[in-house]
Amino acid sequence: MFREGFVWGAGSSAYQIEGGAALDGRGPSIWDTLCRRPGAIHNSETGDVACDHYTRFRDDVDLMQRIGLGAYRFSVAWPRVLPLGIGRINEPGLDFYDQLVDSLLAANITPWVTLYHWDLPQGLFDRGGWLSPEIPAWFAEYTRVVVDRLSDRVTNWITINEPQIFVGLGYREGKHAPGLKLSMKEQLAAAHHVLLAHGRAVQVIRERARSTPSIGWAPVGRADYPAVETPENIEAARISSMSVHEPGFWNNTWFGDPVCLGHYPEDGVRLYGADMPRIERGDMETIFQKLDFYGVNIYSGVGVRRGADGATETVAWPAGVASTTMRWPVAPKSLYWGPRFLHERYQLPIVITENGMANPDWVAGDGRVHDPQRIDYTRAYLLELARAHADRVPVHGYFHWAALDNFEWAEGYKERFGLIHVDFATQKRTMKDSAYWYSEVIRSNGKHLSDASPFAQAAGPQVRRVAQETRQGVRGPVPVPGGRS
Ligand code: IFM
Repeated sequence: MFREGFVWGAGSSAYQIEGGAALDGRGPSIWDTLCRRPGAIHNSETGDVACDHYTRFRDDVDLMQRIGLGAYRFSVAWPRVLPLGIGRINEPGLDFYDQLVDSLLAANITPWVTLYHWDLPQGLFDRGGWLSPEIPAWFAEYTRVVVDRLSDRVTNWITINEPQIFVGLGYREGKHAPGLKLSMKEQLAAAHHVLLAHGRAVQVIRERARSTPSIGWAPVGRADYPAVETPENIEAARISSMSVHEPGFWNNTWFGDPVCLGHYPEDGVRLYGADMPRIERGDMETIFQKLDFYGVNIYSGVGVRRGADGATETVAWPAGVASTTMRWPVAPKSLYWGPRFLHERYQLPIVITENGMANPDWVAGDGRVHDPQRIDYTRAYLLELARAHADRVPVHGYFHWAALDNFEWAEGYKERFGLIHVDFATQKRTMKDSAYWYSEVIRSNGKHLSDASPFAQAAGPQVRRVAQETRQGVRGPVPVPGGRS
């Protein structure tokens, strides 16, 4: 169903899980600052403690091993490593990532390191942040520090997570850090610097890595798919998925074309006109670095069709459409057409660096967390990903978002994305039914997806079998809530 060696993983990011905000010399980030702005975050919550992963990472790695993850994607907190963003290195911060990497490797879990998942050091924001033309050099310095320390053991690198979101929500809509609403010209300048920072980071990794690196990035994927799969609708979806529709960043190509093709997309250049960023000589060459994979985060999508006048039309969602607690419609076809269109355009192997859903999970009276929606969602999406693979789209890996429930940015702790439930008052972890189900998917390299009744299985014999296998294979029993082992 999936290629041999397919990477089965789960992900996280530093600010969303680490906590330890004031520990061991970590500097403040723009998210620490935004979390203190009244009204910015649901319930005034912060990432100060989050999942306390900074002190509990060994237990968390144990849980990941029990699920059977082959890979774990995490991000390095720039201000933990360089408290001011540049200059003085904070050794205890680097030690933390050293130990995390060692624990993962000891558990047979391959680390995938993201360099930037939104926690810009406040010190650099004060010097201009993403608006400063100096930031590609700052990011290169930070990349050098991390690569010098971890690249003897880490080979999988992701430069930047979801530029569309942190520029769009952070510099355009003001909902994410740093909470700004800037002009289009300034937003585009920030986006250009992000692209340059990506390119500089790739260069640094290639120059300095001590083991042959595999490098990608993790933009968000806009996946418009044919509502009904006719040739006309497929073409309409392809065009729509690869267009810059309107001012803003909800598209694939504004960032994807410079990174993978070496130029901005023409429709965007026309749209932005005088707001286009200043492009210095050599910029596009810096941005356009060879990548080893195209990572992409896909959660939803929209069905489209070719209208009577030949233009692409969005097909309205039916009343009461299935959706997650984020109100994102459940759209499994996005995991077929998104990877397919992105591969057609950029000719790179695809890694799904994020996919998952927010669900109202709680620990039930039987001590377990029953999340059949997450199982159903993930199964449907993965079956579409398997279809892409069968149709020769080179899909090399899948990272479920997220390993643990965590701090969901402006939504605080109210949205739960994890395979592992976290009680934020006690820090108790509980594996959700989906975690047990996912371990079967991993163990069978996807064959388990064809099981038509995954819920009964997740609750019954399968749990017992996973528990038994884990007991024989690795480190002690899987904690089966309710003692059903
Ligand atoms: O939690 C986020 C993550 O940090 C970036 N991608 C989307 C996830 C869910 O909103």
